Amino acid sequence: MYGGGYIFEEPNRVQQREEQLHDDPEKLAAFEMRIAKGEKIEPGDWMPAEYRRQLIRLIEQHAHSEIIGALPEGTWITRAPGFKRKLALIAKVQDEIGHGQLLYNAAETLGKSREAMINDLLSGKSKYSNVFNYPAETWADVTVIGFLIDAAAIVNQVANAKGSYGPYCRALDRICYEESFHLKQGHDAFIELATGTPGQKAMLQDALNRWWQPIMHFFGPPDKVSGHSEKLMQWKVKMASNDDMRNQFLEAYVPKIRELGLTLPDPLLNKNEETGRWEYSDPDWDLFFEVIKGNGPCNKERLDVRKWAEEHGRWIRKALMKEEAFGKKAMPVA
Ligand code: FAQ
Repeated sequence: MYGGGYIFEEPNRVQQREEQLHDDPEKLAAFEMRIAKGEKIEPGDWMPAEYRRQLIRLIEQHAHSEIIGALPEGTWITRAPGFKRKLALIAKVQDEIGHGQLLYNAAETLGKSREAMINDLLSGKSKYSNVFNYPAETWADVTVIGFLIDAAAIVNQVANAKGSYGPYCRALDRICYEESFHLKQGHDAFIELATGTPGQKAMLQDALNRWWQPIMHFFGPPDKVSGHSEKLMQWKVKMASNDDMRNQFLEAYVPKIRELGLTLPDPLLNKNEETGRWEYSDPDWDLFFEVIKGNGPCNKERLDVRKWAEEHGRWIRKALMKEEAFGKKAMPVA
């Protein structure tokens, strides 16, 4: 087990048991009515056990993605070209870690302890975003992450910030402010390489070719395969389907990429002007499921770094968690 040194209150445990006992149709109908009226559900409110379970799964996966997502870019802080790019990258990586903290806090309001979430990440039980299991080989990879993965994350998060669970929505609002800045710095770096020397442009094109499929995977499997979407959309946890989010992303960003003279590695990628939808080759979904199962190019490396950090940080967590250091209400430290 990893961690060792956290002290968590789990205020919702009793309530969770109650829900399992009393997940009755009347309560469910009243709950669904509140959601239909656009009310926010707050931690102390009654909720179906499945709503709680799904939210924990989704928010926890999101939190892990922010923490693991800092790693590919983090390794480039010392190598970013020039002082200003270094400063911006340091700030961005710090922000991503902060997003992880906000999201772990939001997930904790549902009754799962931070320690349990970290354990599930490190044991491989919990998932995190597919995109962070690929290597950042060159500065252009960092640029593609900063522009297009942040853009993809914003499409998802701006939509879901209008969802039904108060703590998650409030965390997403704050995250979106910061992600918008990340997107600007990513776009600026992207334009610089695209309009730079032929070597810079070729490096960017190569990175784009390698990242395109993982970015298409980012929004999740097609709607006909996505197992969770229907219920989560009914409960306004997800505010659009995976395919709709993917389409929104293509609509906003493919033109921005093409206007810089870059190409995308999909001969079928094209907007159907009649339907208004983008058409594309089906990305390799078998590969996607392998990557999220733990068999991507960098899964082991990413988790090894987190395990190292967890083990080497244990002594300081223990010191900080001593009751006498903070009084009775010791705070969890990541
Ligand atoms: N990666 O039924 P669905 C960021 C799994 S934050 C891994 O469609 P769902 C910031 C899914 O868990 C990035 N697994 O699933 C940043 C499920 O497996 P399960 C993260 C994925 O949950 C930028 C199975 O496939 N954002 O990037 C993925 O309804 C730059 C079936 O799929 C969020 O987490 C995937 N891409 O919809 C940081 C946002 N897609 O659990 C640093 C919140 C699907 O049944 C640098 N999450 N799976 O075993 C969501 O909105 C949803 O979870 C979706 C997937 C839309 C990602």
